[in-house]
Amino acid sequence: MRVSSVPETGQTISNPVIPGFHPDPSICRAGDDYYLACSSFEYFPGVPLFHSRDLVHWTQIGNALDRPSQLRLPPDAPSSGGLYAPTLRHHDGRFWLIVTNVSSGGNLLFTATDPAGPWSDPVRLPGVHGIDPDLAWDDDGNCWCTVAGVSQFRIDPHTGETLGEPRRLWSGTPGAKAPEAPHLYRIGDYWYLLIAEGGTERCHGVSIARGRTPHGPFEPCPANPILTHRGTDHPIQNTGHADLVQAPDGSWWMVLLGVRPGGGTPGWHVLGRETFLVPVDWVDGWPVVGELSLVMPAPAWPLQPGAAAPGRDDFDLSELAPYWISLRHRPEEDCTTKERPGWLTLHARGGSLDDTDVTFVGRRQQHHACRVRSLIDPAHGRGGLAVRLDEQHHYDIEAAPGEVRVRARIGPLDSVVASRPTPAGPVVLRIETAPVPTLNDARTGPDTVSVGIEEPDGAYVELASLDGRYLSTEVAGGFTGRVIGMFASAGSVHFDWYDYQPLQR
Ligand code: 6LW
Repeated sequence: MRVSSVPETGQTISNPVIPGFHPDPSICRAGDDYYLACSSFEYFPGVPLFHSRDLVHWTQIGNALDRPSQLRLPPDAPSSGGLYAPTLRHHDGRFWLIVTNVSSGGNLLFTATDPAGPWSDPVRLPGVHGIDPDLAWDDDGNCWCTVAGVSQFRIDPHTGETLGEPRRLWSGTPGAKAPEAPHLYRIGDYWYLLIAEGGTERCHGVSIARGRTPHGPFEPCPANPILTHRGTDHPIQNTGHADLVQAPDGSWWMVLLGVRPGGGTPGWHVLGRETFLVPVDWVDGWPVVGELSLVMPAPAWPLQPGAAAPGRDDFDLSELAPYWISLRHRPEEDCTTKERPGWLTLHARGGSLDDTDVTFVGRRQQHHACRVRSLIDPAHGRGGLAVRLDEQHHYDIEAAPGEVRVRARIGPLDSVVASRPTPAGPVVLRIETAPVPTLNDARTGPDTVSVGIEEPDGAYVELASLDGRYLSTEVAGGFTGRVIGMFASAGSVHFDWYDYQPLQR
């Protein structure tokens, strides 16, 4: 029997539903409320959490790991280390979140009664080896933790103890690399084991198997992979790492990661891996994934736009909003809105964005075309605005008293590409990204990154226009995406406001 969840309202919605560097989505529902968590790697606070009433509009309600007692990344933890692939579940009146800290701590489990927080301190799982941990409970109250590979541990989720020996489970299509991102569900008479395989690059895909017990034996779906865009020219690529959820009306949905590459050959994605939504039908006891596209039919229920993250922050509040992220930690003494009311004050720790331990506060670039502006007072130091992929890949505009400089760091190459005297006092710095409009050359990059300052009358003075491919995952490597933020490289700098304006999805 075919049960269609694709509604016929005529309305459409846009994918990704959570744009920008928001990979490895895990979703759960409690009543009419959906919650979703993503990986955060070297950034602090860690594991962004979102809420939605309609699966389409998501509001960030916090970060699960926002205290040093929950997340202590070594100051030299590598970029694309840190926190990988959470699983978020609602069980027994509580929210459960399990995640791997690959840089220190291994697998960690947290609980909360309200997903907006506070989340507990971690329960450590020293006996659970492997990334991408999943949590599932059977009717006898056993808690099963399944990890990439794919293997499974029975655990006591309250103490973190492993009970008995790990079992090896179905590991995906023979010959396919990287069976990972397992999620285990009891649906009807079967236990379903959903995995990603093929690696998180262009060959990524989603496959599934089913069995009568939580540990199998598992029979693979004859239609595997149930979702992949490998070998296609689809605008959404690298599709994989999925999770399933059922809506109150009985329809099923999948969240997954994908990327939107731009430019010529081989294509570069600059926003990281983003979170997409797609409907799922069930045919003969197997999930059939609907068409994943940038614009797709809206769900059948009334849409409920949430509170979109504001573009502008005037730093008038004592706490930073949850979308602000820093590198590895954020000591309050180095980053505060309390020192100079109405301004964000940053005190330099490291010397520049080449250092792992630099004072940096940024937000994810979520749109291919966007304009970021910030008013900086560099009277007592040096600092500025940067587009960051990692320590070896960033473009910066740095202000010092009387001067601004634009710097491009690309792998081992480091160059001051422009500089200009400025009048004494605060200056507006600007970074603007724009996709390259026409593909008349196979080597065309994905976008340009324009960097400059504003004259007192608001006129833009471009100091450099840089090829965006060098700040893409295909060049830099790793698992993250661009973050555009403020930094301090010497002394103390103050930022009056930061304005993020989307210009095009
Ligand atoms: C994650 C793995 C993956 O652990 O990438 O795409 C890794 N999937 O499941 C890092 O996000």
